[in-house]
Amino acid sequence: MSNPLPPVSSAPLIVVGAAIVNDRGQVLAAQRAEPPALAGCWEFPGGKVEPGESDVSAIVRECREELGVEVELVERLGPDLPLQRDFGVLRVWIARLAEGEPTALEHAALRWLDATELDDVAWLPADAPLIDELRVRLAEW
Ligand code: 9L3
Ligand code: MG
Repeated sequence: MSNPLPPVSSAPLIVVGAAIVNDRGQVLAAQRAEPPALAGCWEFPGGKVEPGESDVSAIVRECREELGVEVELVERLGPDLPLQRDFGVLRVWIARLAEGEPTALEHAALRWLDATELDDVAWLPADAPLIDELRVRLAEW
């Protein structure tokens, strides 16, 4: 008999994001190009932690792949937040640029936002709960 359900992974899905802050206290927002349901919304760039990978390594890898930059992580931003579409969690770290200038290799657009501009873009529902804490952190940066 064939099982109609796909194999269930025991590892919880963790999606990581990078709130990259520059020396002027601005954070990098990235506009999604896909999937259609999320396209046009803004996020902290990142993606899924792969099996056997740490969250920190995943952020460094995703920033290379999506932005062409090297980052170094500073500290966590907020708690793990629920990801409704993927039944996982979003885990965001504050990061600094170590090398390179971000390029939209996979995103539709990139913007540097200061503390007063954080509400100027439509954040993904998963990322939006982090914005109030980020505003405080940028104001103190
Ligand atoms: N997601 C939400 N907020 C974020 C990121 C990086 C990702 N800051 C969601 C969007 C997708 C899923 O997580 O549904 C996987 O992300 P990706 O691998 O498509 O970037
Ligand atoms: Mg991604």
